[in-house]
Amino acid sequence: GAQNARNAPYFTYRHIVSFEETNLVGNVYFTRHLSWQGRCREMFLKSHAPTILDELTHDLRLVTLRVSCEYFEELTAFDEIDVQMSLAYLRQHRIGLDFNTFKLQPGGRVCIARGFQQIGCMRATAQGLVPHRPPEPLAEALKPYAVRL
Ligand code: SSV
Repeated sequence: GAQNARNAPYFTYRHIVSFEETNLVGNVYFTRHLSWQGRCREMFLKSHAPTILDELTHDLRLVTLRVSCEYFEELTAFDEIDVQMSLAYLRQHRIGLDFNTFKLQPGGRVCIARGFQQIGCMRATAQGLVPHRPPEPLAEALKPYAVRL
């Protein structure tokens, strides 16, 4: 949920790294970070805008337009992480999301990766996908998470 002292505008997905997410050398394969970004955003929908999940089974489409990740440190099995997400912007039908992934350690947390996604909100029509402003429940749910102002 949203957390931190000043009513923090972050949504956090906590995770413990599994053996199945590591490669031959024992560290986490780079694509896992994108999966965790995806997991974080879908858990946000489930907990903050569940009606959007129903709409996705109808004509709403949330199209991933852009994804990036910068890697600072490796992870290995049983590392505990927080994927922290905030709203970078909401422009017309486009939603920008910032991600910071922290490794949780006894001495504190370390930022080990940073990412970004751009999602396009669309409607499926007979003419194909057309851009559409985010439905009100989603727009409302996003509001508290806008940090880049
Ligand atoms: C199946 C499918 O198309 C799923 C798309 C999921 C998109 C999720 C978007 C979530 C946005 C959350 C924004 C949160 C900002 C704090």
